[in-house]
Amino acid sequence: LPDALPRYHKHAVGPNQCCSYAVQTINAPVSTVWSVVRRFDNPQAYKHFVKSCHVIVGDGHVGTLREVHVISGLPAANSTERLEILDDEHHVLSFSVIGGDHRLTNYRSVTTLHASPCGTGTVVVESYVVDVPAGNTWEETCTFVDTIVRCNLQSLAQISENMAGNQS
Ligand code: A8S
Repeated sequence: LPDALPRYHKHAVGPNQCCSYAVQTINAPVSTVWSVVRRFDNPQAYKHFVKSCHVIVGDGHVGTLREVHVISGLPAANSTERLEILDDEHHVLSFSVIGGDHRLTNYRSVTTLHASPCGTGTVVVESYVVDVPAGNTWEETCTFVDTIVRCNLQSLAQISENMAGNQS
């Protein structure tokens, strides 16, 4: 696991950007978790903040653009996102935010799946970089994004474990 991390999770971080990551272990095989994560056209399968998503252009390969609408109660309405990496062999997905009505300018994330060292589970690592919005601190920005990413990964765990028949 440590060997693969710098390769995919090394972000160029500007002076007014923040960068962090989250790790989630999942009691389901990598193939099951990947079948959910790789669907760039269907983020609402596990991202509960996403109300709807439609593909603007593309067929699910790199360069595909999607428009995501989020649920009310967030300081955001929608987001336009581009698929940057989809590596079915190494289980790497990356997307960047290229527009939309929200405060996360220049957001980019990388999600990698790794077979857990013991057993048949999966370790998910999701890292991101984003601009710190004017009027916010580095800590506020990281706390906000960490909360969203952790919710998404917990939900991904639940759905994958159900698919694998491993309710835990
Ligand atoms: C993801 C990660 C994030 C999504 C953020 C951080 C977002 O969809 C939400 C609220 C916002 O304020 C920004 O993997 C934005 O989706 C839930 C609309 C981009």
